[in-house]
Amino acid sequence: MSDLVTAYIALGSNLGDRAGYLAFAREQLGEHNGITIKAVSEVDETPPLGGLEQPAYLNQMVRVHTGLAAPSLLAVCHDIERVAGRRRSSKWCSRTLDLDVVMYGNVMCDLPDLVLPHPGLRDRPFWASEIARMEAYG
Ligand code: PH2
Ligand code: MG
Ligand code: MG
Repeated sequence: MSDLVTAYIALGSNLGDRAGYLAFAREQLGEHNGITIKAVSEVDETPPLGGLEQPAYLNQMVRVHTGLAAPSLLAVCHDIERVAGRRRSSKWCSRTLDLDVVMYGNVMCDLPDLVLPHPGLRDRPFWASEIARMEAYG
């Protein structure tokens, strides 16, 4: 019997020790009792989306199994961002660490804080490509 859901979490950083922040996120997700990391994509360097002049991002996709409900998984992600010193000054400002829940099983929802699948899938081709490359490895 398994109540576990497969979810995809996108990591992003374009401020400070970008690779270190992604590593911190993987470490924190992996240490959480309710989360098991099943696969990680390669790290991609991507130009900033959103029309703001800001440094390039490091992006990476992580596939997890989780017993947490989607809002709880999102709350864990926000906690990790806070510990990594994330400041939310304005929309799409540079950030030390961003963790976005991209997919949570087959769930589709449109809540004020959580839209699934993440609407960013439409304009972040690197997310789909990271997922595809990760799935190719099994
Ligand atoms: N995230 C944003 C805004 N712009 N650009 C890239 N390349 N990668 C991101 O993860 C990203 C972005 C807001 O979350
Ligand atoms: Mg984001
Ligand atoms: Mg985010």
